[in-house]
Amino acid sequence: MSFKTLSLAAAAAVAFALPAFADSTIAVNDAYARVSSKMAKAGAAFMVITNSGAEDDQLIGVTSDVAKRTELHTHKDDGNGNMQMIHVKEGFTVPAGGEHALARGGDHVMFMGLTRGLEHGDIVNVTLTFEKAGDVTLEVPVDLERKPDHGAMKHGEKKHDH
Ligand SMILES: [Cu+2]
Repeated sequence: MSFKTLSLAAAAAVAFALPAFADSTIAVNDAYARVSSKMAKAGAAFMVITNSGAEDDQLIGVTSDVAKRTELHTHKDDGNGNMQMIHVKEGFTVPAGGEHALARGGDHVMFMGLTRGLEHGDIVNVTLTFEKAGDVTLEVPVDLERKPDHGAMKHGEKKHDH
């Protein structure tokens, strides 16, 4: 299953090797990356992806220049109030005429096995692969000052205030 997913992603990456910025129906706004510390071995990136096309598109893969592996992740409550991170192999749907937000506490791009330390203001090169729009390459700034704000809290997410 995961082999098949990988193969499809690789095939898509080859098929859409030429970037199509001008005509792309996909736009990415408000992208930023975070690490918990300079020594961190993992980090994450967040953004809002909009789809101006007439058809839904699917974010199916991601690569970066800062990690051994870059994956699409989400958070899920394990039922005991603990948030677990899960690799989402099928990726995320970006609805036609709509948007899909990658936000703290929810869906995110995960950098696993950072190959260099990231500091505030550094730039991470990230390539998102969409089923229809192909590759979209971004320069994502590392922002360690950003507070988890707009949209980060999803309804349905339990908050435990004591
Ligand atoms: Cu993650």
